[in-house]
Amino acid sequence: MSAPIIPGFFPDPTVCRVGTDYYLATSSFEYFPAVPIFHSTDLLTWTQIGHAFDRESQLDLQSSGSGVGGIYAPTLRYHDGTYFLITTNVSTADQGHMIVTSTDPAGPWSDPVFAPGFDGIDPDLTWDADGMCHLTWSSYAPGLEGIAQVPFDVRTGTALGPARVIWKGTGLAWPESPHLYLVDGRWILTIAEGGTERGHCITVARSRNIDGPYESAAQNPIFTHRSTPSPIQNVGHGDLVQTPTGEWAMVYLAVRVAGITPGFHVNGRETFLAGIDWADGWPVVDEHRYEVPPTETGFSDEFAGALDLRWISPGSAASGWTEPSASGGLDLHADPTGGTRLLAVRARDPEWSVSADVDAARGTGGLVIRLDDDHWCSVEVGRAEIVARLSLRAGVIELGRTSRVGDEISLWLRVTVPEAGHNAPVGPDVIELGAITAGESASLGSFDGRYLSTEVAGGFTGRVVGVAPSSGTLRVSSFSYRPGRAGS
Ligand code: 6LW
Repeated sequence: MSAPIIPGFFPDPTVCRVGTDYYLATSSFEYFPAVPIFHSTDLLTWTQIGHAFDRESQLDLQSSGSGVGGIYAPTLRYHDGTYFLITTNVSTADQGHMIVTSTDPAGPWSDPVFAPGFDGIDPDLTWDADGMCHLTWSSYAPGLEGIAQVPFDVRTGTALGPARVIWKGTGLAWPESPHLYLVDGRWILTIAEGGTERGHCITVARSRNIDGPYESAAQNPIFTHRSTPSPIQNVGHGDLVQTPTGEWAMVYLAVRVAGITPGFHVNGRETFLAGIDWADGWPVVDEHRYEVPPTETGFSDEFAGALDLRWISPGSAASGWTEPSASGGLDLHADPTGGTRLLAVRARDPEWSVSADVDAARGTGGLVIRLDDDHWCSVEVGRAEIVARLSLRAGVIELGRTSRVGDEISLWLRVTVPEAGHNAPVGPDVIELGAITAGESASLGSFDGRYLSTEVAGGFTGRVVGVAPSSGTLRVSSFSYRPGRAGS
């Protein structure tokens, strides 16, 4: 459990198994394409195979606030030959939860069916022995606060009976993330409580009937890292799955915390794996069951052919403003109205470096690490100079500049973890920005990475790194992400 099975900003995992294949989806907030879908045959090594929402006609992220808006926790299930994915776009929550279906988890997924009238987040779908679908969710509806449930027509998104609260959790903040499983004749209801920060935990209740009454486990919470010295904190939001040989496992979210108290996490909430045993009909978490192999996170992209699934953009589909260039590379067209356009990948390691070769003959722009709209840093090729900046909510700070020589420039960023010292107020990492101009690599500044951490910025997302055009057309001919400490 020391390493995530899916490192980087991949929170709120949900998993299902069909035969010997596992499929997993996560939330994605303001980023498009949305809700990445992964495949595995061993629960340890995951390959992204698509997105549940990859057409702008399926999903409106234009109005989603950064860091807290857009797509919240999904549930992925297989029933009767069809994959169902239900989630909530909190930025258009009045429209209701969104259900998309497919016969192939790689896609294409259907247009959404909206399920309005069930105010809240974290919808779950389950089917009883009679084939009746039940929607269970974390309800905010006045008079229906808690984990609510309703018999549900999943094809139309409408209630087939009255909704009722089935559990309120153990009394901690934010009972959410409900999932239901029928195990040995009992409905097992797992939820997350305590908020998605250091107090996060997983609790469980059970009932012989799907609609309750639910009995809370005396041993709750069944999983938390709160108040422990573990560098992996905020554990919660789990989803259980049974293996083909009958064992059980759980995917869940956690963060890797670094730096001086109170600790900072920078790559968002990541997906981890634990084993599940059963004792007296209750799930017991065995967090050390699996030896997780390191994930291959390094890559280099020259943008030949279709964009790889790893590329995401806040608020809009990059296909609307990027195009492959006939002479190689990708052209990124800046928003003529000055809006943000960023083609990015998730940062996935504690230490990493990125370099991008850009051609600024017809425009300006550069490399960006983004946590949200207000918290980012960049090294940008302007008309005459290359400038490194750090943006905080209070304003933009210039870190350094150098003159621009020519159109074809290599930009770089590196993230390193500082030595911890007893009295040193170290942050989680140090971010350095630079450029290679006229054959010389120049550092244009560095800063304490806590300013691009969730503990400083707030919100639910993690760092992404990519290329942003700021005027005209910026061409990027190659982009590479390397895990580990960069040589200087
Ligand atoms: C998600 C909720 C949660 O919907 O955070 O950690 C919310 N858990 O269950 C946003 O991801």
